[in-house]
Amino acid sequence: MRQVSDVVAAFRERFGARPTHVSRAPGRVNLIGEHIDYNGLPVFPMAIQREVRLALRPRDDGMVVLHTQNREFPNVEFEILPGIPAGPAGHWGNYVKASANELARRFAIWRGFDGVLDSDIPVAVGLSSSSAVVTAVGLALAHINEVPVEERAFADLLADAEPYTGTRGGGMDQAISLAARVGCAAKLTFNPLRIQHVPVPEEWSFVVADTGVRAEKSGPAQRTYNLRRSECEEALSQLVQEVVRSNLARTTPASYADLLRLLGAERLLTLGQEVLPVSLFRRLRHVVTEAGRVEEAVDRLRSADLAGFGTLMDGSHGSLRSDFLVSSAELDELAAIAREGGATGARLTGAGLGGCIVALADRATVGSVLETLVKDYYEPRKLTDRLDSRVFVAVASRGASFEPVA
Ligand code: NG1
Repeated sequence: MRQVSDVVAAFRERFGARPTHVSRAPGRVNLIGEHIDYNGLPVFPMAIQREVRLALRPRDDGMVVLHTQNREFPNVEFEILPGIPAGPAGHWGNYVKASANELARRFAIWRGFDGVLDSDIPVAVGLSSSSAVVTAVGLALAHINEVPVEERAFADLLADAEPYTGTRGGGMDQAISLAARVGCAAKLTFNPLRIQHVPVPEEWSFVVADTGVRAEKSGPAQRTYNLRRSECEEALSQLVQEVVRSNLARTTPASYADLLRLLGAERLLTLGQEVLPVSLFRRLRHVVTEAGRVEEAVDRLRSADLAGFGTLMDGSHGSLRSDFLVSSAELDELAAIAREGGATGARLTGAGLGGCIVALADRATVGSVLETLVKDYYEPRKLTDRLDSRVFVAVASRGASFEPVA
């Protein structure tokens, strides 16, 4: 894995001077709670050991000049203004501009930077490589412009920044990248954001395995993602209308959380079955049951109930496959292979439609899970190059930081 010293050396080579700071932000694996952050319901991710690192030196002319260590991502140069013109749809530079744009909209920032960006987070596979860029750049610009970075308010700012890229995402990725603690997963509750750190038992191993099929959220997967979000909004609006029409509440509910508080999961599903078209009822059933699984999973982690947590992961995968329609043949196969190798549970993680699974095993079994994945998935497909980026045990890692270069 690459080190901070590598990006510092790359900066010296490109700009002929030392960088003053390094801003870093980790990727994440979502343990459970998929496609519900944008419905305002709790999720349970953890930051991983793979991260974005940005070595930089401030500039006083408002320009951002950013070089990258990855040929796939061309250099980016722009001026900070409140209303930065976005690049072509799908251009990675929009993730850099997103946080600059949001900060400039809210504060009179004027300092840009010369920077070199490096990342070892696999791209477009549901490990939040894009939000790590938004977070690392946002943190750097905030610090050099003396903008306050209170954790929760800043996570909200970054979540508001990212839709600039065209994806109407939720608030999970920026919050965990910013606030994660070593050795812990975090239950994130939204509106307002609350972060509860929960230690992961030492004997537990979360295996991340990539199907090798990209789900470009700056490309085709964006359409399905945004469609699911609007389906959930449509279901919510029809349910609220029905609650009002039938006089079920004294005040009009405004969110899924309100509806769940008012009716409970079972009555909400019964109502949904009565009033929603089948496709929207299925989206609702995923949202409601997944929210229940998150609550239970937090308890299972706290009580070190490995088998119980695994069962919830399997339930989540089934629901994402059959009700939310965001799995794929490769994701289903990879999850099945992980279970055959001895995982107590496995599920697609992130937005789906390609990308990664996460599987749970104890320390004694994790070797067999890894071996089985390699033997039955990666070798037959000849996906054995860069194997340590395709399949690895996630290490619960610390959140983002902005540090001077010694
Ligand atoms: P990934 O899988 O990293 O694209 C996306 C959203 C999350 C969340 C998950 C699905 C963004 C930046 N991230 O993550 O907010 O909705 O999908 O649970 O859009």
